[in-house]
Amino acid sequence: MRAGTKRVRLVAMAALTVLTFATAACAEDGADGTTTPGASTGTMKSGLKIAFLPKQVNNPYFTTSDNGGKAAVEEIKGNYSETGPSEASPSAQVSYINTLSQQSTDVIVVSANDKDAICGALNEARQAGAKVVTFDSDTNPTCRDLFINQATAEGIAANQVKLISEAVGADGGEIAILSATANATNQNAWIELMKTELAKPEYAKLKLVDTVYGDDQDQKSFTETQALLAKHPNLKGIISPTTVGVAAAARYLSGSTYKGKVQLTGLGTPNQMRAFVKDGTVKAFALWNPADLGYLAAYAGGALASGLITGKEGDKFTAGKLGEYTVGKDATVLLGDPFSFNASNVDQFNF
Ligand code: RAM
Repeated sequence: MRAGTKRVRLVAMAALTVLTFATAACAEDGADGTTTPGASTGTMKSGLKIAFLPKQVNNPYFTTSDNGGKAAVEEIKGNYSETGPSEASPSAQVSYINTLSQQSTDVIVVSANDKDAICGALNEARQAGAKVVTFDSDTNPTCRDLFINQATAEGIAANQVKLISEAVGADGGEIAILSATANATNQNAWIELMKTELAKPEYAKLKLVDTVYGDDQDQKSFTETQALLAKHPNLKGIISPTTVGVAAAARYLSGSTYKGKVQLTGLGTPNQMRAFVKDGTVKAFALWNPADLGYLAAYAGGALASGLITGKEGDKFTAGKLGEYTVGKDATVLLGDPFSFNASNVDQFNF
């Protein structure tokens, strides 16, 4: 199976359960004794120092993804650590990268707040021997060895526009986007593609009137939502493709007279959004499995640092319980598809 076609399957375990997004494993190469070109040989090194550097610590989304990474690092008998800024600002990650490099970290797994601001530091770390894996939010591709993409940007954009269109209804109307930080690579890619999506004839009645930035800060996202509604009295819907933003916007709407009148969707975690689905503020939202994303990133980093793969297109590696993955174009590995949550399934997930 080529990269880009791997499908994420959601398995709801028993009631009140741990989320399990099981990735449908591709047919294993070599089952008939043959070896596929690009398949890795050799073994994963033990004792690798693998550090996670999220956009910000204390964001539940990254706590979940990094814990997924920790589980993988333990499986491959490496040394896991997590470090990072408390605020998701463009250059805040630079000093952490420098420290990790000085500590001879073998693999830096980073979600970039800015695609260029951390490039110099990452390339210095690579020159000093580290492998760099971006996940969640990429850098400029010249500053990393691999990007672990949670879902295609096109898929995320199409999902978000479809969800807001369904929530707003056939009459359409004005919509706005509440994003994270203005420089975030992932947010900006998704927003551009949402605009492409909105240009399609089926969305002719939806009009994007504003994009605002809550900087992945709860309070700023809350007040930006409030300001958006004051500025656009005809607003019918908000898309917030950030777990911090969508939870803050939901909290604002649910306590206001706009509840149920102005629709909201976005990328959120079930645990943060459950109450707002139940109280009628939000009909549906989406995400992927952040724990699997971190887990896959750690295995990819381990494979790079062990010399099992170099990051070239067609390289294959096994990511523990998730099975085999293939490196696609531009040194990117794809986790799967975004998944939508609503009142009928939100209780089946716990993250
Ligand atoms: C926030 C961050 C992250 C994004 C999720 C959906 O936690 O902005 O980068 O992928 O939301």
